[in-house]
Amino acid sequence: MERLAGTRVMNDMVPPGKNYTYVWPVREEYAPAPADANCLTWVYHSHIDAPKDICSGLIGPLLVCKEGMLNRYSGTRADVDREFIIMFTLVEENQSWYLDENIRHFCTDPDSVDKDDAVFQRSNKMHALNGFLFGNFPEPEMCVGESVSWHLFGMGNEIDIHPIYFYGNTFISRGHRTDVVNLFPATFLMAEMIVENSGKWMITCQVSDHLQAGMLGQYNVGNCKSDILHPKMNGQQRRYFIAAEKVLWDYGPLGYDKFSGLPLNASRRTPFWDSSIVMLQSTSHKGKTE
Ligand SMILES: [Cu+2]
Repeated sequence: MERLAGTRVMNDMVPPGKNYTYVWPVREEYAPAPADANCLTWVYHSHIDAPKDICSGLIGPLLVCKEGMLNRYSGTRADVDREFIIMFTLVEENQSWYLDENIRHFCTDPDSVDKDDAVFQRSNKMHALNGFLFGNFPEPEMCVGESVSWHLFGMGNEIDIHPIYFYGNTFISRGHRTDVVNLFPATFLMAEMIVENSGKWMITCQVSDHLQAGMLGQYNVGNCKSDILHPKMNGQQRRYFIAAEKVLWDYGPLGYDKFSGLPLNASRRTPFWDSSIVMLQSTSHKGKTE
């Protein structure tokens, strides 16, 4: 996979139908540090032409675990009940080595396809979880009370900024409790979850364009374990309300730019300034945990 500068050796390229055994020594500098999760997420991918290779599917995860975390015989995790791996990336089918073949096989009129056409190119940008869009991602199954290790990574381009939100359950990532992690190209993360809430929950990218383009999947949590101890809730129950009211909102009640002293509609950035906009304003009261 790794191209070696100036040489052509066996591991420079593996032709179709052939194989090559790579040996990767796992040295200490690639291992989880004491405060890390028990297994770190890494990836491997082809480097012949990395962007095209990755968009053609030549990429996969590689986990490096602390000693004793894997079952000696099966190689599966011994420290958690479940583990899942998800790649979040905008798969650029325009970059795929198979683009011409795909056009020939799957377009009704291949000769009419203009590969430089902006609409055609946009239709080939797949906002995917492990290569699946709009909930077609195979749904991970788990039980309330189980420990789940999520290995998440991003790849791709400058557009691949993915704040990934897990509905329904929180997790620990980089030492913080959260339900959102931020993935960028070639960013690898771990999310350690103790599953608390049953149901069918979404996993989504929170970038609005990506969400609308299909970057969302689901995971399922069942009440399938009987020996779950739920902590007692001792706090007092309080009732609050959230109201939405229509108000006339003024973004610049002073009528001028406080820094330049100019009227707000004098700036080239705000030539169409109209200070009053009708908005919904929400009012909320805070609750606290006890
Ligand atoms: Cu995204």
